[in-house]
Amino acid sequence: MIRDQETLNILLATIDRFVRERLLPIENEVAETDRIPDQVVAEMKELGLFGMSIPEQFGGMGLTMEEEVLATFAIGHTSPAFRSLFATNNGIGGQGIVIDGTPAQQAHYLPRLASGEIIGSFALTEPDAGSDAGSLRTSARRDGDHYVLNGTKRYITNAPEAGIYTVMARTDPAKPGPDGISAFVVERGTPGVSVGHTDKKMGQKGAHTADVIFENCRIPAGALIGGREGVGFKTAMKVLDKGRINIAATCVGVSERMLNDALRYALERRQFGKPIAEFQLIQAMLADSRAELYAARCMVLDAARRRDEGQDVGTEAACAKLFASEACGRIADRAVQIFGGAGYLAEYGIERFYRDVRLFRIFEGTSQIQQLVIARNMIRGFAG
Ligand code: COS
Repeated sequence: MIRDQETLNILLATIDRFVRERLLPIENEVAETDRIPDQVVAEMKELGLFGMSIPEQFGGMGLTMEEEVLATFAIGHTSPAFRSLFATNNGIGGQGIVIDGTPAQQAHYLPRLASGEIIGSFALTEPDAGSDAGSLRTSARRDGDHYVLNGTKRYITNAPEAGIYTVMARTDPAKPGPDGISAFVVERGTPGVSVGHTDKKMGQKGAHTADVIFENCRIPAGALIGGREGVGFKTAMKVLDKGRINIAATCVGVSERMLNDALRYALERRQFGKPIAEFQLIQAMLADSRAELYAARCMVLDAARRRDEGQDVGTEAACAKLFASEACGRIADRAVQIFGGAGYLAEYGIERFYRDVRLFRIFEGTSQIQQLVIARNMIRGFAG
């Protein structure tokens, strides 16, 4: 749903200009230093990028899902490390509070997330609970007006930068599955919370992940999201339904960038007396990529519009994430192939994207988890 086309066009043009003028020129620097310059982070805050999906009443832009994916396509035209910094506030790090938070939790945290004053991070995965998120073991034991958290969370995006963590923990040890899980907002600096060393990753340098460790960490009972125990897994799944559409949109944006770079190179690079773009085997790679990109874009937009209509989009979000991330991987591979030897060299940048996009098939649910979600929903729908 687009609320006002003219306002949206201004936003999209602003993002496009910011990406071209401020982010593209420093892609290499960010990859080499593993750091986004403070000045650029300040500009992201000024543009409101940390609050795109946070309701207007809390100082955000309150974008609809359709508006958000269009903005995300544009943001995808540069290194995904940039989006990673503000994407958790708009997505998995902030949406638990937006979707299921109490009015007090929303009023307290959302304005600060929207402005970028604090970064929100999503702490679901653990050393022994990844795809099987419902088996997580971090415990939250009720003790008077408090809960006491113990456990370790792993691969937590923006953990080193975060001011708050949405933490899924088990409040009912008698229930080992999803319904023993509750969600909490835990503030950084609470005694008993610590962040491990920053992980060394394959790509997306400039975006950081780390362990988050809870050792007898006492948090007030008011930190329980929605004030209800036992529904934290559902909160996490609802957050991921939205997050998966956003990742799919990011895949579309990054694919557009890679394909554009590959096309430009194919038109410039001459072999056998003519631009390699004139060879049919190169054209096949360009055409397959274009067709897959078009399909991914259509899926993302359709899933976003359905979510805006209030439909349950668990299946569509999983389909879009599965298809767009797998297509993105194939497009990255073809782009490297079209660049040939240059594709393998760091200075041309395409090998960096090749490494960066590998994550899309893994995080916010692997491709195999998306397949499982889609098939399960099909079977349930047929039986019901
Ligand atoms: N929205 C709302 N509720 C949902 C839901 C959704 N999208 N998906 C599941 N639920 C509910 C189910 O309806 C069920 O509720 P009831 O017990 O009331 O029926 C409950 O949550 C448990 O669901 P389910 O039985 O499907 O849980 P499972 O443990 O079998 O597995 C999967 C669910 C595998 C799909 C889940 O663990 C998953 O998505 N894993 C991947 C985690 C992930 O993406 N990690 C990345 C971390 S973020 S970078």
